[in-house]
Amino acid sequence: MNKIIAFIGSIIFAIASIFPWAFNDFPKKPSGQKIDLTKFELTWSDEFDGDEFDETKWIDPWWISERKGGYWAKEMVSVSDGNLIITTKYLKDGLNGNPAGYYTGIVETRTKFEQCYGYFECRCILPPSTGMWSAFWMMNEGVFNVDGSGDDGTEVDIFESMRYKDHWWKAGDSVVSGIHYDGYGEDSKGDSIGYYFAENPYDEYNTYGLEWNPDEYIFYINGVETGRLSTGGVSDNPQYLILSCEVAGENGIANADRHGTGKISLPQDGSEVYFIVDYVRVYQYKQ
Ligand SMILES: [Ca+2]
Ligand SMILES: [Ca+2]
Repeated sequence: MNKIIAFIGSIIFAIASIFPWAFNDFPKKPSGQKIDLTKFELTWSDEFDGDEFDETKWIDPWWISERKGGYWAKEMVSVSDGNLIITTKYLKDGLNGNPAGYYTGIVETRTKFEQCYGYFECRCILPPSTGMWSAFWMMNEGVFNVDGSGDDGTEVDIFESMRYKDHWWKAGDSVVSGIHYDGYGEDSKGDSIGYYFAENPYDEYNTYGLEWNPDEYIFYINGVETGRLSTGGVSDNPQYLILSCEVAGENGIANADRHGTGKISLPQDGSEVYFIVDYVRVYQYKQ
């Protein structure tokens, strides 16, 4: 029996070796090195203490309203009980002159804080609905510059939660990490480390981290390395941080068939789901 299992295992391993792209969607358990925080010093953080959204640290880019299959609105962002909370909800009367639809939110450190290299971590609970996703990511304006490299700026998705209730092999408990550069048109390029498991991420706090140095991006979940990327060259420019929720779809209309998130499961009866962020901490390498 053991020989049969070993034989089947070796066949699967052989197939995975020949077609690694076919297995990139299979979630894996973080198993790399542990983050060594003694290499770093804290340079910026928000613990979200108190009840006020700290406008010295973040902006809510209210001028962006329609976003994919929903709308971003600053009314959906709040701070309470030591957390930043981004609420997602269907508003039948719309908001801010926009029509009925799913409303959610985004905050960024753009114009307030940006950094090149270091370690970036957030501790959070993810919003439990299919058809949408939360993310902790970083950007700069160079991301849009098409020059064949990511040196000038790279969208780094420290995590995106695309798989709620994808219960095959508990895949729904995994998040994806990746990079995009050279804009979002036909020259757009990117890469991904694939999906990695967190611990009950829709019910419990997990930490999601990125170590960024001149050679590579190293991703972490709960302080354990998941994977590394350096495709296209590593950004050597300061970048700002973003926390956001998005609804799959286009033109403000939630669409079941896009982005692989499944059909949105959040009812249109006033039900709410929350992206709950305990903290964001940024460190720089010690000199
Ligand atoms: Ca570029
Ligand atoms: Ca907190």
